[in-house]
Amino acid sequence: MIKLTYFDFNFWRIDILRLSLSYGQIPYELNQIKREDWLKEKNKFPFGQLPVMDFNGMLFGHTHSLAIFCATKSNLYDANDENALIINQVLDWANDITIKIAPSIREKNPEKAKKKREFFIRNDLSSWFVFLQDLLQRTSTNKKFFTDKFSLADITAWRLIYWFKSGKLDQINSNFLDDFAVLKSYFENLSNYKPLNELKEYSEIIS
Ligand SMILES: N[C@@H](CCC(=O)N[C@@H](CS)C(=O)NCC(=O)O)C(=O)O
Repeated sequence: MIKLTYFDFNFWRIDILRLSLSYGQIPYELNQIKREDWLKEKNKFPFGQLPVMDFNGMLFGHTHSLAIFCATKSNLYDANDENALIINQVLDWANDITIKIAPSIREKNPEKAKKKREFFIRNDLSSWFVFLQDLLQRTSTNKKFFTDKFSLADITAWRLIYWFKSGKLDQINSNFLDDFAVLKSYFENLSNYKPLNELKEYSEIIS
């Protein structure tokens, strides 16, 4: 049995694991930790961070390792080396853009948070979405899926684009994707892709 642990909110790091397992109809449990309980729980987990997966009684950490494990079980990873590299790059992109925006999310002082968000928008938002769009254009023939076949790369890209478009990130306009025509149509296709949008986890994420 697979048991995933994360905080009690939706975030891409846990959502890509859940979407992958659910797509493959692999049963899993989700254990949620309240933010206020975290400091007393933190030391129980490898690397002191979440998400964590309990598989056969052993604990495993780090989003990318877990995502590749879950995707492999659900036939959403790829035995072809080049396709695996494409999928890994989308995971690394997701991690890196998260690291770029994180200071403006973590900052408690509203004035400083605003400045940090402005810095992110000025320096990183467009360039990182250009990187993702360029990757899609280089790797995908059909422009529907990164490897021309629905995979963990698409689950990850969809989830990250959804986050940045959500309007929940201050100062990031939900129309920002209009500047990225290929990525915009890719995102819309994925949002209409039934094997993804009929998953209960998908409904929970967009609700
Ligand atoms: N390298 C880790 C990073 C995970 C991470 O940053 N987790 C955050 C939540 S999104 C966390 O656990 N924060 C609490 C802490 O670091 O104490 C991974 O790839 O999963």
